[in-house]
Amino acid sequence: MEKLIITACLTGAEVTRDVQPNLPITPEEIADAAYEAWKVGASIAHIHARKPDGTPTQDVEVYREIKKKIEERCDIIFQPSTGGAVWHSKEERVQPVQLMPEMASLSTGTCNFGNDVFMNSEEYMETFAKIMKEKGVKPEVEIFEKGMIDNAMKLVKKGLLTLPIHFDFVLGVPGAMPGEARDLMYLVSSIPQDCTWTVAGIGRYELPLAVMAIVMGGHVRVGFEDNIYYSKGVVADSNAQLVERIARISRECGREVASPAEARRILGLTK
Ligand code: KMH
Ligand code: ZN
Repeated sequence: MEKLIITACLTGAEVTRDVQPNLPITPEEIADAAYEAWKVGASIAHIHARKPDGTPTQDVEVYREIKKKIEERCDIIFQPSTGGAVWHSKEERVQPVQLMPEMASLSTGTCNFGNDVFMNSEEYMETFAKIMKEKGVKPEVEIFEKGMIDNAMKLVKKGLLTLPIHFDFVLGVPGAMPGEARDLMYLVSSIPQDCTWTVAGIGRYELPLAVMAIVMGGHVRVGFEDNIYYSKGVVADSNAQLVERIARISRECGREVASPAEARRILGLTK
């Protein structure tokens, strides 16, 4: 089994300081949080930018600043979001790809997202995949429902995505696919064999799905975007605290944690 890749999803677009007082918001805070997560085992930082007042933004200049500040601190893989917030336009969402990051997220289907709709029509997916291909950016294909795997495979047929894909199964978003053990098993059994996958369990699903991924040979995403708690009712001190627990459990299970260089090799990144 390969070493475990831990992704830290530090901020997201939905969480506020009202519910998670330790949420990193400014580029400086996000870069510091990435560095703290890297020190305890994260090899990828999944990034959403915010304005100083906390509003989510896809402004390329804010992403540029975050990228620069992270690179000054450590070699963690910078993975900006092209999902943004549900109300961002397609044009806004795609902006961080201009920075030619090693990776970026790419959602391959529309789903309910709480009381909102997370829009990813065929036109959206094809636009994002085409630009990422042109810029040499490896997509992390975000899967919120089973059909999104099939949509990704259609993009492969059209030459817009390349195998092996790296999938991220985002499970437990209200309105989309739940995060029970059987849900993860079904998704893992539905992807081509040479593909890699990580799991991002939302809220209470985060830890049990992470433990499953550790023993199944998948990879793990944790952080405030997905879950603000350390345990039931106890708000986490930092993103690093959530990363550190996953690294500890993985090592206890006999699976070492990948450095960014090792994650780059596992994911076929060229840097
Ligand atoms: N904030 C969600 C609506 C991604 O980063 O690519 C979308 C999201 C997915 O977070
Ligand atoms: Zn995200």
